[in-house]
Amino acid sequence: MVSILPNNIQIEDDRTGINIETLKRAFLDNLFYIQAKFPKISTKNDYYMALAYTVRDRLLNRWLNTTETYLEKAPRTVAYLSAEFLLGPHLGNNLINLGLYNVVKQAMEDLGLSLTDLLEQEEEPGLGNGGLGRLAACYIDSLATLEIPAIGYGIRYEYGIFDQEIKDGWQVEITDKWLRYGNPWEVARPEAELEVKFGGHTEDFIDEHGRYRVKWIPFKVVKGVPYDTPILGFQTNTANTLRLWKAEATESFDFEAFNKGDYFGAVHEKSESENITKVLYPNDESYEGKQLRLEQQFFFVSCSLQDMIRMMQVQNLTLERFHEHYAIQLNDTHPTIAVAELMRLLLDEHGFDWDKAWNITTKTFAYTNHTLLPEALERWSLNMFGSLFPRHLKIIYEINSRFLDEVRIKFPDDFDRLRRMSIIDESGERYVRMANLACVGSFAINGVAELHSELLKKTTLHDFYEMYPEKFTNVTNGVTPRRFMVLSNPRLANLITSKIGDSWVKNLDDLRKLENFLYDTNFRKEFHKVKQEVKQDLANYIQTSYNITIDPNSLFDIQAKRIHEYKRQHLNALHIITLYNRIKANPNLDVTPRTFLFGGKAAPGYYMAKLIIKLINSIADVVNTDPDMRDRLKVVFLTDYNVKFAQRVYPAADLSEQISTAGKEASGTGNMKFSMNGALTIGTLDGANIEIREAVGEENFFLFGLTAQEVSQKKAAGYNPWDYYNSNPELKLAIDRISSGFFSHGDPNLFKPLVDSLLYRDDYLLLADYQSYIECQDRVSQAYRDREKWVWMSILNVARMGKFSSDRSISDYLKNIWKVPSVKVDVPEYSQSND
Ligand code: GPW
Repeated sequence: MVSILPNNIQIEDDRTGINIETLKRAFLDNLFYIQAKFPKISTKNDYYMALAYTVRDRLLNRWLNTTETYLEKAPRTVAYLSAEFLLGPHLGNNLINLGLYNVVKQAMEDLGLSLTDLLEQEEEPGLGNGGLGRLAACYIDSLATLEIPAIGYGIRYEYGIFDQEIKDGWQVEITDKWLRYGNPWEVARPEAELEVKFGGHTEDFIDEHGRYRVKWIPFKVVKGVPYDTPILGFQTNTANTLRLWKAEATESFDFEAFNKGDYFGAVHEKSESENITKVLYPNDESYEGKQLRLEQQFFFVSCSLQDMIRMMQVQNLTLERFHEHYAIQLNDTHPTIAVAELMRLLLDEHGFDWDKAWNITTKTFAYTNHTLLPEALERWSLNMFGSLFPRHLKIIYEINSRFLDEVRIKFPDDFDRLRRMSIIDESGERYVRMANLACVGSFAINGVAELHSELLKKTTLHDFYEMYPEKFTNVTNGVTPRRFMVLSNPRLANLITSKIGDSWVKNLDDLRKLENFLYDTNFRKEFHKVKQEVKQDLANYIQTSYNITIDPNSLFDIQAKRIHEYKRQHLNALHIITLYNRIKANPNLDVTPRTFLFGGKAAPGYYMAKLIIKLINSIADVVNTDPDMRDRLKVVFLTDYNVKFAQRVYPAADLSEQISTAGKEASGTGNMKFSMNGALTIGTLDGANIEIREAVGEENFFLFGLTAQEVSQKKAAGYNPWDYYNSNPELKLAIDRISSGFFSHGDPNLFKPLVDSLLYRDDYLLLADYQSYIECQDRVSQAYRDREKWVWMSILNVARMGKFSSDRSISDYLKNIWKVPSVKVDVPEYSQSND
């Protein structure tokens, strides 16, 4: 292919050259011409921006060549629709993927700057809550690395996930103004804006061919402006696009037709429209029936589908083949209104008849379910849904009526089944059930770990499994080793590469070769040394940021994830209190020194989660100041845990806490990131923990607790937490310590809601699992004393994590669901990397 660079640009141009001298020149050039600064008055952020533009210049050629190549020869494209993409900082990742990390580091050093400092400067795009959003980010990384034509579609929230501060032990939320200093990684494409309709009513009419048609007369129209970000593959020429939509007001509609003469009213309308993409909803795993959220979902879905249709039209392709051209993955139900919107576009805007449109639609979508928690299942009040999307509601009625006919034929006279499977919930106030719509409208349905996929078939989606067994598959989640090993843990990555070469970065199964070095004392020593150095790094960071001294020789026991009762951070807290009580009872007790680290945000409206944060901080206050605990126990709550912080945390862990109630954590992905950085896991048989344990070997995993089956049996049999409280003195003492006010300056009321939730409900069976957890933790403490053995187990965890690369997950999706072939991108020699 011919280069799309104008041919008068020189190979060693400041815009593309990658030797040290050129990089330095380019950096200073950008500082001057883009930041409009000279070094003497430059801020750290100016330097960061200058470097970001320098790197961006060096990936544009790949990006544009990829786009051009796809236009010419991509037979089929994956469109990953997700309300969240939790990307993390771009700069370091792009340097790794371009192979420019070392040369740029050197160039910065030559200029008296530290690359580490500049990387620290980047404000991450926190456009997601947790696991689900981060998974989407790992998947677009792997799609690019595997050279798959793919596009990520989502929302360009002006404010991402809130920044967390801790005041007096309580979480305080601060708005995340991530765009404040500009975003060098995105390119606005105002010329590609689209219109999205809301509200109003529909009108039926007969068209010129005598066919019955429907027209949607909206109440308002909002513009969607795409902002594109390149997503580089690791050491490939492929750079895919993440296209995020920003809402803007239309001039014509709101301003002229409706607000003539009312200037302030018009400006108000404008800000109303722009509200749609203003802020990310910070609830993880619990939907909020808010109209604005539904508007966000429809807004980005409609923009994305129109965009795909437009792309096909540009290529002169007929929409009859839409499903051959696109495989659209629905990341949970958040984008599921796409089923109705694609139908509307095909029926109303492109003149298809119902059967043809339905055939295309149901061959296009595939649906991933990420949770079994009932409070996370999205359902929209029918009134709200109908007033925002009158046409879609009619389409959904028609889909439902035809679907229920099918159910009736397969299961005659089973009225209860019809009620359960209906897309419309008619049991009380009426709702649209988004999971039902997703199941009916998709050709594939998957859970995110083996257990989760099995439970889906047995419980939440059981009826749909009986109706369409062939649609169901499992794709176990995975994470990218580029960000979560190479970038975040260079010490470990370099050690591994020095032993087995670097093929593992793209082919994570190659980590197995590390097992050949298990008997190499020297390797084990080096491996241990790396872990200690990384722990020291985190200790230094904690010293600087919190003024708390932690000992790198203690066991780093880490639980970092969103705060949720089902994840049971408070079970971890009960263990800390138990150790505290034991030491108080016997100050000479020989304990294995531990540092307990917690990180995670609570949804702002989730009272119990916020109280758990307060409890952890209150325990920390007591433990960290008690002289009896000195050199034995430390507790730190890490404020504002995000992707950037996670990259410091995973490498430094000895022990990874994966202690959810069995059957509640769909998969987990942090569990994988810890383990591939050499942490051992203490965990329940939940989500992907089961597969991790299988992979690393049961002797290298600390298992405790009830199984999912035992949990449901226990609940069915009438679980009573008091039985455990009354019969277990250590448990009783731990709980009594909390309720007595010991951790709350004598106030017995502060934690009462938490204690009551445990004693009177204990929905997540902490009390039932307590003894098993404590005994398991005792085994952990014992095991950590034999450091040789621990290192051995730790190496085996790293060596056997190959399965959990997101490259494997994406290969599974490709093979079993998407069936999209890879497409090689050629990029002229001069922009290739050399390190
Ligand atoms: F409720 N997950 C998440 F299913 O992070 F939509 N946020 C969410 O809102 C949901 C799920 C939802 C997580 C799961 O809890 C976790 O187990 C899983 O590893 C992750 O999604 C990615 O699949």
